[in-house]
Amino acid sequence: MYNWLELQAQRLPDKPAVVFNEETVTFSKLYDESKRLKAHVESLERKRIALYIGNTLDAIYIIHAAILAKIEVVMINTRLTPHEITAQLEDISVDTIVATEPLELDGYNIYQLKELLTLTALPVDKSGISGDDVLSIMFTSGTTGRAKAVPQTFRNHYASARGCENRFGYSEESIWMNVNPIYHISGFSVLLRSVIRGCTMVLVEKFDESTVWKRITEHSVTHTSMVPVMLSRLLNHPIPAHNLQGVLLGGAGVTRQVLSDALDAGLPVYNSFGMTETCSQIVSIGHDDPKILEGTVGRPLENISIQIDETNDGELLVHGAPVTNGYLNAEMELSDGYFRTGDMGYIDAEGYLYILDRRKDLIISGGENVYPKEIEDVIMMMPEVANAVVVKRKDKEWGEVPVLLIETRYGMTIKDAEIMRHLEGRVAKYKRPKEIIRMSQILMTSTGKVSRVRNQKVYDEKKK
Ligand code: S0N
Ligand code: MG
Ligand code: MG
Ligand code: MG
Repeated sequence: MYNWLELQAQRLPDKPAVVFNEETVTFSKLYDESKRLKAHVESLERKRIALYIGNTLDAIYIIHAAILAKIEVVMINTRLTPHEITAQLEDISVDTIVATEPLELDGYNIYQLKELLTLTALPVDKSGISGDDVLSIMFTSGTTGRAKAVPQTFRNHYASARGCENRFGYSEESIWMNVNPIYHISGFSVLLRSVIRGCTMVLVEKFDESTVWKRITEHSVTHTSMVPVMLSRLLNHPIPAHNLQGVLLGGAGVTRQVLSDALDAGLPVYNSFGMTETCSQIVSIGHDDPKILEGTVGRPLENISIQIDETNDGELLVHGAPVTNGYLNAEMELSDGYFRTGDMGYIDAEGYLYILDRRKDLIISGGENVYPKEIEDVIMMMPEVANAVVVKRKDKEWGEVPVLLIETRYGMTIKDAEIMRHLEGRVAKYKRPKEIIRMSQILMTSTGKVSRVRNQKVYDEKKK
């Protein structure tokens, strides 16, 4: 049941599994190459390895090799700084990284994929996979500023793929295009859906609107998924004749304008809501649903149940086979077996979910999550800074971006350039503020903590 690649290699040996640039790899070749690599990965003798990968064929091989070897893969967001990566890996005791991209990081065994092939093969046959075995681990940042490690089991992934398949309506004949980073569940889930169902995946290395349209047309792509900023970019490009049957949106809220532009352009969009903890979308709504423009993210997939906790500001609770069993380095908040998402919403009489507010403080820039606390902590290390708070601003390009409000110590000044230099190397570029504002006073809560809510209001007023 979980030997997906082996199964497809037997069923559909000559069918294209992956199309990458000019290369086409069949299911049997994908299986053979991954199996060959598996023996080398096993010689690392690790239960868990981290992967620092781009959206390339090599990345697909190494992921399948690890799956065949039953070695857990920890996915690293390549936009992070070495400092952030180290903090994540230290937290879950990973010491070995396989990379397909250049990487320098002190204190780790780093193997470029090609180097791995020079290691002695150590074929170990592990007994069958169980649904509770962890396939992948992804980090998701949290309100405390510390990233939480989310283990995703074979069962979680399989259930997620099945739920997606039934709602999104793809089949073995479908051609999936993967434009999302594979280190996020948005991209990883496409990779697994394709091998679980036996459909072809067209892999795109780097998002660019003309390349993406070209791939969609030349390979007759039927299904794809993306974050709203990608869709906006695609809509700002002449739209060629295509064979798309589903464009799944997720990772960030999409504006009504973008959705209606997409519908006007004849794109079969699906809106959705999902998280790393739920192995991708848990609710979705299709283009042919009359409510698509009503601000809802849709109804739960077949194997998901959702509830709203009215006693806690309308927090969304989720239960189902795709939901992770719990973080590796933090407590997961549960309520009667339901995962407390931290997001606020409501469900209408027909069962459609509306998200009112994302997790407290969460800023989503181009599908990447940014937590204010993480930036504030780094800013507070500067001796000139008395108080700092990060708020959000709507942004035409990225949806939302972080804005830094600072109060310097009496008589002290600090230049924007110094602040940005201080952030460099410490936090990823997408987390750095797009605007810095000096305040004579940062507002506090009654308990003496910086009030993000009150400061956000002050900032919003200023911008009116
Ligand atoms: C949108 C992307 C592709 C933009 O990146 P691009 O164009 O490649 O940027 P670069 O050329 O590398 O850099 C240009 C400048 O822009 C900065 N930059 C890049 N990205 C961002 C950003 N997000 N925010 C702010 N700035 C950014 C660069 O630093 C550079 O700066 P300069 O020029 O100053 O050097 C890229 O951001 C991207 O790939 N985003 C998507 C990430 C993603 O997939 N997120 C989803 C995460 N969530 C989930 O996976 C859960 C939900 C889910 O499962 C799902 C999500 C989506 C779709 C489907 C599903 C599903 O349920 O299946
Ligand atoms: Mg960067
Ligand atoms: Mg972090
Ligand atoms: Mg770009």
